[in-house]
Amino acid sequence: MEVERVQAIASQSKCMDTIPSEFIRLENEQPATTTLHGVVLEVPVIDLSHPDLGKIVRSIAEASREWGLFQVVNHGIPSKAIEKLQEVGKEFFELPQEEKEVYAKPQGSESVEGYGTKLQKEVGGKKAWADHLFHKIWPPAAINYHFWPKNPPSYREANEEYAKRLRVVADKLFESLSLGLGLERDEFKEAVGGDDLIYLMKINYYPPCPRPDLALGLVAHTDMSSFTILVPNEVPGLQVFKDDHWYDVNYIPNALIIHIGDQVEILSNGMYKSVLHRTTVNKDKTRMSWPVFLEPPPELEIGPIPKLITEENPPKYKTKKYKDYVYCKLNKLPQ
Ligand SMILES: O=C(O)CCC(=O)C(=O)O
Repeated sequence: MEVERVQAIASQSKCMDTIPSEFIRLENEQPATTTLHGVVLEVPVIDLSHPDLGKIVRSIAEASREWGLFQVVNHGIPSKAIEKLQEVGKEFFELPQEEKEVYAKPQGSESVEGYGTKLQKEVGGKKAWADHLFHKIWPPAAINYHFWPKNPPSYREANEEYAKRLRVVADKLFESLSLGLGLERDEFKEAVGGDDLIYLMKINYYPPCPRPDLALGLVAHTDMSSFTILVPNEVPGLQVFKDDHWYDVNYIPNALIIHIGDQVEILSNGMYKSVLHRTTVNKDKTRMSWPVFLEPPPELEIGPIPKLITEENPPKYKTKKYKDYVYCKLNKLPQ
C-alpha cells in the first residue's frame, strides 16, 4: 500500500484555499479558535551557565512543576552543531520522494524507526499535517544505521556530534530534576536506565498549509519519554496547554526546548508534570523540529521513586515495564 505523504499533499494544495477534509480539525481543536492571544505569559527560560547551581535547580524544578516545559539557553551545545543538524535534516526532506522512501518504516514493524507519516487517524478520523523520520542516536548498541540517511553524506557526522553534545545537557537536566526533589544527583537518571537510556531522534517536517487556522501539525499529546529535548527551526508553531489555555512557545535562537514526559511525572509521583502540547502550521513556511526522546529500555520497570512516597503521599501511579506503558498508551488502554 502506498502511503500519501503530507509533503506531497501540501505541494498539490499550494495554490488552493482548501485542504482535504481529513486534515480539518474538529471545531474544539482548531488553532484559530482555541489559542489564547495577547496574554503575556511566557514559558520559563533557564540559563544553564548561571554560576549558582542552586538557582538552576530551583528554576528547573519550578518550571517542571508549573509548566512541564521550559527553554534552556547557554546550554553548551555550539550553535554550529545545531545548525549542522538542522541543515542535514532539511536536505534529507528536500530529496526526491523516492529517495526518502528508501528509509520508510517497514510495514508491520514494531519499532518506530524510519521515515513516515502517522498512519492511524485520530479522534474524529482526523490526520496531522506532518511527515517524520525517527532513528535512535544513542547508545551505540541501540543504533540501526539503516534508518540514518546516507544523503546528504554529512548526515551521520552531524547527528553523532549532536548526540555527543546532547548527552552532557541531558545529564545536567537529570541532576537538576533529582536535586530539585531532594534526591541524590544520579537518582533520576539511574531510575530511567542510566547508561542504557535510549536517545530517539525524530525530525518533524510540517510543510506550508493553505489553512493553518483549521489544521494541526500534531494533535495535543504528552510524551511517553522521561523528557524530551527539542530544537525547532525559526518558524513558530509549538503550543503548550496551561490553566485551560493554549499558549504559543516563543522561538529563541539556539535555545533547547525541554518537555517533561510521562516517565518523569511517574517517577516524581506527580510532582513534576508531563506537558500537554501540540503544534500549529504555517501558511507560507515549512516548520521543522528535532525532538530527542530520552526513553527507558523497554524491559525496565518504572514507578514512583520509593524515597518520594510517604503515608501522606502514597503512590499515584502503577509500577510497570516501559514497554507495557507504551503499549497501553498507543492502544488507548488504561495504565
Ligand atoms: O514540533 C514540535 O515543536 C513538537 C514536536 C512533538 O511534540 C513531537 O514530535 O512529539
